[in-house]
Amino acid sequence: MIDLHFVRTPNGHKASIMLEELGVPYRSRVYDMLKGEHLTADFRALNPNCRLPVIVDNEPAGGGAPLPVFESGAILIYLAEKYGRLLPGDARRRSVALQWLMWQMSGLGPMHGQAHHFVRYCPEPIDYPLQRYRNEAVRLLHVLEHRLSEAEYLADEYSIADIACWPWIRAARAIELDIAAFPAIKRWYKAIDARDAVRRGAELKMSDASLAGKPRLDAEQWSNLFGANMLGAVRD
Ligand SMILES: N[C@@H](CCC(=O)N[C@@H](CS)C(=O)NCC(=O)O)C(=O)O
Repeated sequence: MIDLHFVRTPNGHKASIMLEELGVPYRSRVYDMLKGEHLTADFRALNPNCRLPVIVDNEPAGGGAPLPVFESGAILIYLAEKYGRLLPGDARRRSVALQWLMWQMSGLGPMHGQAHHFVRYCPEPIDYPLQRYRNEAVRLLHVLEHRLSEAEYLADEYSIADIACWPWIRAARAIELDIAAFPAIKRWYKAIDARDAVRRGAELKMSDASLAGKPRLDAEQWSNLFGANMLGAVRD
């Protein structure tokens, strides 16, 4: 049994979609980040970075004590290697999949994440970061569009690279980006959206409300996500 420490965000959905694709048993604990449920010593023992998602494999590959895995990209690679699926074995094809996974982890995720912050969470609109991160978010969509114009999936077949990118594309409307302007992304998005594993499970559903408008955080919630409480959880 695998424990999934989960949050209903694009990074959380990478792990839950992967587990659904593999069809392995798992139980999930959903965290409320606004309440700071991820800022505890117990959770820090699983992830020194105090962020979600995390999995704990109670029967890890190679045996031994339960293995916590943090960083969504590392979770995808771990599960793909353990179950021998969704990451090609052939060196060339594997490299292509890992290149796009790293592109997501270092580019699409962080840059769209910053765009989400400045579009949705920043109390006052500030032109410079808004323009900087939205330009970068759009630039990355063009990169994706080119790749998906020449290939059905990011690697030579459906893989963890697609699983990593898809939830971020689903969330793009929250930063006022419309994938209708990107026909190859739209074709790829719909193909993945139609997969049973991707659709399965209420936990996969990110409500429209969670992507709409600007969340209003009270002082405690802001501190848990962006301020003193967040810092204290890794400093002390
Ligand atoms: N690079 C990390 C990012 C994880 C991350 O930032 N997770 C967010 C939720 S999507 C989080 O835990 N936020 C809590 C916080 O900001 O305090 C990964 O891919 O796992």
